[in-house]
Amino acid sequence: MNIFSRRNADKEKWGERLPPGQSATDGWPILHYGSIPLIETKDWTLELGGAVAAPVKLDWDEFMALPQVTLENDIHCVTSWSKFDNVWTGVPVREVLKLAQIKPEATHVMVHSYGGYTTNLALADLDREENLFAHTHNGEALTREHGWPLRLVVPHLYFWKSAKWIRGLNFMVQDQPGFWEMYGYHNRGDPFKEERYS
Ligand SMILES: Nc1nc2c(c(=O)[nH]1)N[C@H]1C(S)=C(S)[C@@H](COP(=O)(O)O)O[C@H]1N2
Ligand SMILES: [Mo]
Repeated sequence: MNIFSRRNADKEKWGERLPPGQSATDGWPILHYGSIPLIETKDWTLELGGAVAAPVKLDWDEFMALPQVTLENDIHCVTSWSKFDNVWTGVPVREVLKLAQIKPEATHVMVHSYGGYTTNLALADLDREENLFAHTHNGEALTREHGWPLRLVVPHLYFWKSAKWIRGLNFMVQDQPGFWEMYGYHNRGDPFKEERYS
């Protein structure tokens, strides 16, 4: 099957759930820039800083004591693969945002990962019910390749916004491009609008 007939078959199977220009994958590609940071849960922390009344720092046990959910969604990589029916377990982003007294003038967030990766989000794109910090995928602990111990999952945007090996959020009073956004990827990245590049 060439890519066009493959895409038509996918379109028939997934309908409106398949964004334009995407194909479904059964596997789970591993995609990141640079090498995999080796971070043990005993050394891991999540830091919330920037435009907050007081910075917050959680260790792994404190983080895992937060309310957890399991939910299902589809993910879409800008390189054109989509993966359907992912079941994630983790802590809703909103549970974490509640812990930070975010200043009213904060409009954007820089997401920081161990290893130095960054990606920017409008606060409104981060503060959504379905977003979560996930440690488990389809019932199994994330592998290091996929972001263990913790990754962000923002399913309504291209998957480069879902930072692996997350280490913190920096709240900002104005927007600033993250790693791929600086190299010409779209600032927002809505797969259904095909916001791939800027
Ligand atoms: N820390 C970090 N997170 C990252 C990336 C990265 O390079 N570094 N790449 C992003 C991109 S482009 C994609 S498509 C997904 C891939 O996640 P996966 O390897 O689990 O499929 O991770 C995203 N999160
Ligand atoms: Mo990607």
